Amino acid sequence: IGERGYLDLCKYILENGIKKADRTNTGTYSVFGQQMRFDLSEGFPLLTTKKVPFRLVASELLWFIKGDTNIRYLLQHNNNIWNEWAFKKWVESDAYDGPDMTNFSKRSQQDAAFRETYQKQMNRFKERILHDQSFAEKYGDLGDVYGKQWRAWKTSRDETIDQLKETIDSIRNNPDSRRHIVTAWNPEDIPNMALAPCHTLFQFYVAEGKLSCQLYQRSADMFLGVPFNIASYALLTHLIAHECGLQVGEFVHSLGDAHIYTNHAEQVKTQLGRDIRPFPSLEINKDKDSVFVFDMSDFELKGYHPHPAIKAPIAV
Ligand code: UFP
Repeated sequence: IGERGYLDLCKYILENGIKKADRTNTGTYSVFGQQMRFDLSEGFPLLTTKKVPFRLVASELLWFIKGDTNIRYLLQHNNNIWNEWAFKKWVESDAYDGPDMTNFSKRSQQDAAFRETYQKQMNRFKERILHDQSFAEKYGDLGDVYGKQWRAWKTSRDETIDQLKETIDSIRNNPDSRRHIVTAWNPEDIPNMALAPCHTLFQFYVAEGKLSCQLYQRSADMFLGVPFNIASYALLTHLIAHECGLQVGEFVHSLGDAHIYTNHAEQVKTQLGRDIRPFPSLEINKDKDSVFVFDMSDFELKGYHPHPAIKAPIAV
């Protein structure tokens, strides 16, 4: 339970995980089928044993909620977490005529000279996304990722379903329903996504005036992805509870393939050696009452005093 549950699961995976190859050719320690629980009424679950950048969590969530799938909005908020995926599409396109960027992620970790060339290309790419609208439309878009599925799921009759809005309406109007579900797993669209959805499906539950949320995450990078995912769904639960006049209940995090990349093992051990501090609390602008109108200035975290951040390479 809480941050202890997260750390115990990391420890369990390091000690018992099966050494398993993966799509990114990095190698992982992996287990299948685990669950963590966070009582949101006891604090906002932003890990304290390493600093997790709330600003990035929040701007990515607002981007999903807007139904946006283009990294331009993220770059405008100085959020670089999706850059590699858009960049990959750009350097693999026919229009790209710069230096060879094959396997840029791995090579830039191993080769300092290449890293410099890569960073130059990446910075140029970001500038163009920010300042060239038609370039951004073509190469900034990640395809049918979360925002599209949450807000504009396309049906076979050429209609769209706003799953997020419908779910909020059903929480309001029929709180006891067992069908408050949003799914990002759209089998038809997966070939058109930069990355198949990791956080696959979530369900809300209302009882005793409290809103709880359970996420099924099919693939979980315990060190880099999961701390982010916990905070993101905790924030979403807070926002929807705020709109619906409910208190926050629990966030239940169910994991499919829960893994630690072999090149994150040292970082995880460092984190396991740190003591847990109290979770911060989240304050939301009371003057706004819809999930769809929030911006970054509407959230405030109080009392976040984490241990320092720990750097690690991301597998693309
Ligand atoms: N991953 C997460 N959380 C996310 C996200 C990605 O843990 O929100 F977008 C990790 C899981 C996995 C990789 O290590 O990214 C996705 O690879 P695959 O599609 O092969 O599972």
